[in-house]
Amino acid sequence: MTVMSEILDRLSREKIHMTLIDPASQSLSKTAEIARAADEAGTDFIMVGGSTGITKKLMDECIDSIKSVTDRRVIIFPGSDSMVSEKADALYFMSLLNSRSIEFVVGHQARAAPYVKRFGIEPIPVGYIIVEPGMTVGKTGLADLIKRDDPQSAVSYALVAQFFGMNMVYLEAGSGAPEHVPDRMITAVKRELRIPLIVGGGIRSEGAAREVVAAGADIVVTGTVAERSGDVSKALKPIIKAVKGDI
Ligand code: 1GP
Repeated sequence: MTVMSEILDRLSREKIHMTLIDPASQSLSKTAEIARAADEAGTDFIMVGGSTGITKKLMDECIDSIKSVTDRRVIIFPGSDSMVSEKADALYFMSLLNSRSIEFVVGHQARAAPYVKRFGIEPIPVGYIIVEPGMTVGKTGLADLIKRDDPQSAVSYALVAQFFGMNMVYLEAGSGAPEHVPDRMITAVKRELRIPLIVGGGIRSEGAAREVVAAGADIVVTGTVAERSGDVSKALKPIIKAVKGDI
């Protein structure tokens, strides 16, 4: 079964939580500890990536350490074309639709595509849209940020993703954002979209997770909350429960 079929199958029953691990943010042993604790807390998939400039070697080692502690499927969340690792189960083949630079719309992708093919990794086409404040990825990706009070622009880009035949849309406020994507924007996008909606950036509490799911997110991504927590499982459990509608 492909990872995309697993995502759709799971979405037919419940909302999904994904844990993002940035290989550049901690040691391999801490990476493994986050993955183990996220698994225990009930996360559905592990995403690896985030920063730019991560080497393939680090990606390989990071995914090996994750796979040594969990059977959850691992999806690459690439920041650049150097992050394609055959150790992963799938890769978000993303286009940063609201970047001012063609590099982030299709340049990195053109360089990565032959490796994705050669390694036989499952590419999952995702339209990536960055909303204010955007944080580091907004700057490095040269994003023409969607304004928080402009849901219609988010809807327009999301429809571009759908009409291009992409499998999912990812609304991103930026890792560590003080506020997540506004509820009103999530609802507006979800209302028009026929493909799953991923929401991430700035979701650190059970309340925030409940809000974005109620607004219309199908998949909730959290990263920072696990990296900053002394007890990852304890931090993630209420968030995952909220995503699953158990609270
Ligand atoms: C970043 O959406 C993810 O791409 C996760 O953001 O680190 O703020 O949870 P946080």
